[in-house]
Amino acid sequence: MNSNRLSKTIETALNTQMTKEAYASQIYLSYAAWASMNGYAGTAKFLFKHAREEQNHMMKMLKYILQRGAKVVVTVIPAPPEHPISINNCFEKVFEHEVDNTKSIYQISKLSHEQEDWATWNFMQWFIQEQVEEETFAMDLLDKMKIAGGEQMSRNALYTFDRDMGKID
Ligand code: OFO
Repeated sequence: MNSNRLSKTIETALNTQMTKEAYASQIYLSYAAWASMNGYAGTAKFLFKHAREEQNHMMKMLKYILQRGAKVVVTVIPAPPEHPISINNCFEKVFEHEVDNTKSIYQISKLSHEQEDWATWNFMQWFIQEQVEEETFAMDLLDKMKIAGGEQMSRNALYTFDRDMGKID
């Protein structure tokens, strides 16, 4: 008896997304290390914490695949992009990554809708909401930096920004 409740295409899409969440974690980890190496301790703290959140997303995806009686395929995680060149660039890259991840989450949601896999469609809504929050957060930070001068932010503004990042729970 086949107890797999996912179609082959959805099983593959969810496994791919699981690796994408691991990739997201690697990106945050890499940028966090960059921030730490450049003396931005508050930003590093925030990014390290977010790297763990992305790992939680990966686990959430993995557990769901198992729960539906499907096959989990753990595979190689692509290397993260180059280090940022500034704090402003760091969050531009974070924002771009999140928008990209949102697109692939929308694709799975669309696929599950087309296949009338309502369990997966429902499961994906959590990720959609999470992406809204992450994109909004990154947009707000970029707005703050723009007000403070963007790439031309003064040392004072950078110090304050980094200190505030360190206060985020
Ligand atoms: Fe997994 O939420 Fe961001 O990428």
